[in-house]
Amino acid sequence: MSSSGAQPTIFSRIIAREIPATIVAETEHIIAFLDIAPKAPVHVVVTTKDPQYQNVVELAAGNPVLLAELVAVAEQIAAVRTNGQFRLVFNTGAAAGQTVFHVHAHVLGSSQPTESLG
Ligand code: D5M
Repeated sequence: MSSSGAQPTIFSRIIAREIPATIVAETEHIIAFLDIAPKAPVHVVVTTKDPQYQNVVELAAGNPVLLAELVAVAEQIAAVRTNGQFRLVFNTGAAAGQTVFHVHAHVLGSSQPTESLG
């Protein structure tokens, strides 16, 4: 555990395959899975395997390269699952809606391409 006091969260249990999740992308440092309570047609959680950063501000200060990798994985997911337009949301703090204190981004978007069907 890190000296910052971060505690393992439910995401650590997903990473350890202790509880099921639909994993859609994985790298050495990043994992992404479908959100259990989707707020959009595409709703993927992208998180670090390292649990030591509780939010994006801590991650940006402590390991900006890892933040850039997280964003790159999010973009790759959006490129194949959305119409290319997407929201990338980092809830930061309980009052802002953060419920899991293990840094993660929400990729939110439409699953439909923008081209007309005609
Ligand atoms: O986002 C935390 C998100 O994590 C929230 O949208 C639900 C999701 N979540 C919680 N538990 C699970 C499991 N077991 N599988 C998939 N998704 C999960 P926050 O920004 O902290 O509110």
